[in-house]
Amino acid sequence: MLRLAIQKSGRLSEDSLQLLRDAGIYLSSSPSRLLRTQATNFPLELIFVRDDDIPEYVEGGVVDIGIVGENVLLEARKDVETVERLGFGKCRLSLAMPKNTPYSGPESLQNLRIATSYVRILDNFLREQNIQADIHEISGSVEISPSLGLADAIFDIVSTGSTLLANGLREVATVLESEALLVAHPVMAAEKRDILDRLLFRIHANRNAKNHRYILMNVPNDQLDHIAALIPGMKSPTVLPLQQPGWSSLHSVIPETVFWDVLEQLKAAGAEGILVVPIERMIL
Ligand code: PRT
Ligand code: ZN
Repeated sequence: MLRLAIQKSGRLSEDSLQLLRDAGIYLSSSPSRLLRTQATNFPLELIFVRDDDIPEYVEGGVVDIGIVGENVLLEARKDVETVERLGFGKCRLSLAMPKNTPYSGPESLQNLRIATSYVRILDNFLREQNIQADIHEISGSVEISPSLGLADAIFDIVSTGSTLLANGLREVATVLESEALLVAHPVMAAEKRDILDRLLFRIHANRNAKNHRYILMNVPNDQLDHIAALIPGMKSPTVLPLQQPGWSSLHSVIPETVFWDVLEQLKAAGAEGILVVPIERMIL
């Protein structure tokens, strides 16, 4: 049995549960009020906690794995292994100042008072930049501290930036790009490592599927080689004869990132009846 800690209620909760659902893992009871539950069809126990506690629980072996924001993990400085970047909970840790305060680089922060909940990450950044500043630790509502006269600048999480804007602040420097991480206790029994590998296999199959499209199209035979060369496929494409002489059906899988470019090229090269289909699961 592998024990996983996820955030009980907050920005990472729903995506963490969705990750498990996508991996075909179902829970024995709805997590809304429970603090722990088990999967019905996978050797996994879930515990629901505050995100700030997750690094310590994983380091201490209270749980084997956890899902936590990189910002929280770096601030906690716990000895855990990052096994996977999960691609959700994206945000950045940035410095922000009142919108009319001039900023021409980190040296503009010299001797200022900076409010933050991320003291260690900020301290590290200021050291690297050789800046002396006065760090004020605040546990929440950091964005209002300049307007209260408590600080000259803040260092906090930004996502859309609308909270900064609403508080008359502007982002002046990004220090960390963060996302949710799957982290693990550094030493794990072989049996637990096997369960973790099975979970990762499922996560990768889903991610690959999401990042690719299955495409099929009709191609005149004299254009087959040319068109096949345009497709950045997995291996070589599948080619099947059509009933109509001189034509074939060509199937392949292409990365989502190049998808529109490739589609235009295929059309220009004479492909017809192009179909693009989502992929449910993909094992490379
Ligand atoms: O109760 P618990 O301690 O578990 O939760 P929490 O309140 O500490 O954390 P929570 O749920 O707010 O965030 C959990 C994690 O989500 C964070 O540690 C980040 O890794 C990630 N995340 C992603 C964010 C945001 N986006 C985000 N926008 N965390 C906080 N915010 C805040 C931001 O600071 C701002 O005040 O949301 C506000 C809105 O942001 P804008 O820029 O969109 O206006
Ligand atoms: Zn928290």
